[in-house]
Amino acid sequence: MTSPTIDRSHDLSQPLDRLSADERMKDASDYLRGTIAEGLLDRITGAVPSADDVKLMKFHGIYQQDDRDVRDERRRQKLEPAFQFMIRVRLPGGVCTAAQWLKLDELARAHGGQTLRITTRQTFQFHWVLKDSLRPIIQGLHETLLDTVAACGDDSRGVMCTVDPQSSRFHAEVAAMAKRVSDHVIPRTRAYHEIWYGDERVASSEPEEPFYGRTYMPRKFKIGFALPPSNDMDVYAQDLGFIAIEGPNGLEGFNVAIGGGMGRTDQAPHTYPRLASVIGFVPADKVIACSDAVMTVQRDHGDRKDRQRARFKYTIDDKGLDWIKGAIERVMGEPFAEARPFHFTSNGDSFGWNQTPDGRLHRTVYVQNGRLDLKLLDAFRDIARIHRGAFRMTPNQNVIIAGVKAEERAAIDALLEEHGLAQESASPLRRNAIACVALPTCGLAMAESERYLPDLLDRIEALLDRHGLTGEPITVRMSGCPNGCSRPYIAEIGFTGRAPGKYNLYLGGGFHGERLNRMVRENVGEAAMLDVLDDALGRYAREREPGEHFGDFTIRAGIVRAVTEGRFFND
Ligand code: SRM
Ligand code: SF4
Repeated sequence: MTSPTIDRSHDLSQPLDRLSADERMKDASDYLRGTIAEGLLDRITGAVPSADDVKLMKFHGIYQQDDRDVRDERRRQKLEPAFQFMIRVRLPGGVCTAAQWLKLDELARAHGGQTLRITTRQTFQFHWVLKDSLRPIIQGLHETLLDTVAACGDDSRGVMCTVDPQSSRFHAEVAAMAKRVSDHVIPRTRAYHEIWYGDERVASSEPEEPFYGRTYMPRKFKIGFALPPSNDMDVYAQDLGFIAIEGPNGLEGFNVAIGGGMGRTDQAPHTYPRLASVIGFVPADKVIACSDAVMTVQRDHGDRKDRQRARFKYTIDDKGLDWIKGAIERVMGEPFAEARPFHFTSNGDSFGWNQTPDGRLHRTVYVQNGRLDLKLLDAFRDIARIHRGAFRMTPNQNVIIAGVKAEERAAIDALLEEHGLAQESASPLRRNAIACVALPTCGLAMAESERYLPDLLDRIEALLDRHGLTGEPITVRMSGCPNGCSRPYIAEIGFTGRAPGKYNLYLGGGFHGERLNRMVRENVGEAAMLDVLDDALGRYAREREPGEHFGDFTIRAGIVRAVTEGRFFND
């Protein structure tokens, strides 16, 4: 970021020794270098030996993990955990070219366990990467102008954007804006180039991080752009969301929503999911200034003592929304205009072929929980070899083969047919259901998610069939722990893992992500969850009003209370 141009090295409002250990670690890291380069050379362990480097590598888009399926067995055998790494690509708006797809595919086959994962923020993750393969992957990505900078860490993460295949010019304008913001908020440190590409360190009198300073943000910061009527990227779950407003002459500007976030911790009521609040409107040429101002306010006022309370949503609730809005306006140098009317209709994907007014065709392909296994890798590799347009990753973890010319469609159809993807057999329930990664790679998982949701959906589909609700679109999201990486707290049916086979069950979220749900059962197994759903779906089938969504019904029928106050536990 280029403005405001202050080096905050010595500008923290409190002495470092009063702040959390992570703040001191960032400060001492020499702008994210730490001793990562040395740790990569250590041959004794498959891990990176320094715990601080493990944290710093997140800012480079890399997480150290171990295979949890074999953790106990290796412990019994007195072996170190089966260390491996997850690498997350920075992919603004989820768009990649066919050449980039082919490179991702090649690297996943060579170094990433022959699988790729499409994430809920529209990018790719490699899993199962060994320490020696980190540089080959990152250098391989660099060949096609991809990188992993700030895909994780206390900085602005991957910028999301609606992948709406209904629109063309308007979408292109907003997607370009998402890319501009992503380029603008990227950290400036040369550490990434030195460690991963082998560049020499160059002395400079310029501040190394003009915006972030030595201690970066208090916590992760997430930005996204939505194009009504689609809220596919869940704008209310972003720290900073921009809702595009179209006028007669195209893009006029954006409503600005701040303070969304999902993460909570069980038994810690001071942590909670929060929907972003719409605070006003900015014209399109003020988006960068607005992002700078919002991030400045969080950078300077976010809680740097307690990481559990360091997200922007808590800064807003602690200081008050009006105070925060005023502070943003002061940094921006002008007030927000009044928010413009807008209307969302869903947060799911539209499947099959769609045509945009520019005559281009777009085909959404269902990818169960975003997992590209070898079969899907083969299919998309063949498609990428002939496809002239782009691929777009959806926030629901599906793939759009985008920008196909009419005369190219037959060849794509033939490949979809050859790979068994021509008929979309997944039900509406399944197509937009989201599960996070969870076991066996996620170190924070308490229960299965990606590996379990497909089976649970079989059983929920059986309930739908029994109640005459086959094909009913209902949003279902599962996370393996309360951190909420699948954005479960805004689903009509949400599950978050508590222990192996045990989940909290939530009902009542808004169909297009506009309302938080509520917990209706805590720490229960499958039978209890299905009991609740059987009852609620049965009543929905009998008592719903025309056009009424399941989430709305559960509230009207009193199955859950709408969230109007902070707490969202149902008793
Ligand atoms: Fe997430 C931590 C995976 C989207 C909230 N998330 C993690 C880690 C890195 C676990 C860790 O810290 O060790 C997970 C890695 C698992 C693995 O093996 O890959 C992980 N998060 C994911 C992904 C891959 C889930 C998926 O299946 O797609 C998503 C990657 C997105 C991306 O491309 O950047 C992912 N995570 C989200 C989202 C959804 C979103 O941003 O729209 C959320 C909720 C929104 C939010 O941030 O509030 C989310 N992840 C968290 C949290 C809770 C943060 C909080 O404020 O409390 C953590 C834990 C943490 O940060 O301490 C976390
Ligand atoms: Fe891991 Fe929890 Fe995120 Fe799932 S929700 S990926 S279990 S941190």
